[in-house]
Amino acid sequence: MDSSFSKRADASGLIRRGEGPLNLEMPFSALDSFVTPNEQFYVRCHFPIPAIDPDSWRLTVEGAVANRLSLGLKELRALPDQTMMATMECAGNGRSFLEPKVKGVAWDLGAVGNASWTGVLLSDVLERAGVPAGATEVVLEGADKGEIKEAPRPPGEIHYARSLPIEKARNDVLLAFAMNGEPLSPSHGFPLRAVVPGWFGMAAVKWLTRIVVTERAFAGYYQTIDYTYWEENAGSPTLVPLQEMRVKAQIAQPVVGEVIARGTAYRVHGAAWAGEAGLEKIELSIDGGKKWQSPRLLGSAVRNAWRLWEFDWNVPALPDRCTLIARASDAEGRTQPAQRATGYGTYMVNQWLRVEVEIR
Ligand SMILES: Nc1nc2c(c(=O)[nH]1)N[C@H]1C(S)=C(S)[C@@H](COP(=O)(O)O)O[C@H]1N2
Ligand SMILES: [Mo]
Repeated sequence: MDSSFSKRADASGLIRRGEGPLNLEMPFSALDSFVTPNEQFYVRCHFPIPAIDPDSWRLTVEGAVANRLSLGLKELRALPDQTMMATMECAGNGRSFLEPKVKGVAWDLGAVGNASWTGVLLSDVLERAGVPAGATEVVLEGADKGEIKEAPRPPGEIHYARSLPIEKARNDVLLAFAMNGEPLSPSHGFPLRAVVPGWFGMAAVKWLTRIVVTERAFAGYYQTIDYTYWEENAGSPTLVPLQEMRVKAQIAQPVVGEVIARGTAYRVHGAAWAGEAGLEKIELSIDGGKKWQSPRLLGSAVRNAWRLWEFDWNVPALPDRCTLIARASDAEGRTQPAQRATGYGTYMVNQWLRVEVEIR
């Protein structure tokens, strides 16, 4: 195996999961701040990063609109701006824990981050374009493109594109030009990307160049082939596009296989987040899921952002093995399941993740 795919972080602090296209993961055990520093924020690309000249870059808004728009960066920035926190998780985060092993980027826990995003509301742009009553979806397309190599594959090159239901597009979607107060970097979508609060990362289209308002469901590759799952629908599974993040808690420390000194005090800590419903509860078990305790929540609740938590563990006095599990519940009463839901394919890994440690 190529040594660059090791679990060790490189000088930038990120773990390389692929070179062409670039995929980088944060070592989740290094979690130590509510806001993920830009250099530590995971990177997920399907195609080479497009080189974009900010002076000639335009965003077009077309399709079922009253006024077709072509906006440069200056015009976009003239709209009222807004800054919001949002946690973004790749739908494939945690894939490396699936048994049997599956295809796809083998993310551990670090394809997730929390940032403050500044930009303009997609709803303000749509307002200017004039959206007819019959519009149902908004397609977001990036400047990046390439060929899909696995069947079923579309002919020729395609752009990365995803659609949003018109209600979500009009609600809280941001077209961001800054991340944690800095201009977006090329790997995170310079000069403009979508931020879709509560949804998995695949919706947050980077290097945005085209917005198409449509009156029927978009059937692009990343909408109907990739980034889909089977949903139970009156007894008959139907393939639907991934949307909202599933409620999830992750343990940053200890890590799987860690050796912990017996009779000591150990700080167990991590983060938890949810989809649009918001996070309600975080629980921790140190006995493999029999008893659950409440960790201390850090900071205050911030809409659409993860919550850091910690727990002071009095490590048993005798040598032993312990299995730690963190689980969370959202405000609609959904709790992380012990077992994986069927139909999720290689996505939405939110079943209990067991962290077995050795006490010595
Ligand atoms: N244009 C474009 N947008 C994209 C992607 C992409 O490959 N091309 N990847 C998506 C996926 S799957 C994720 S998880 C997020 C990752 O954003 P980040 O690289 O800034 O972390 O971007 C999304 N937006
Ligand atoms: Mo992703």
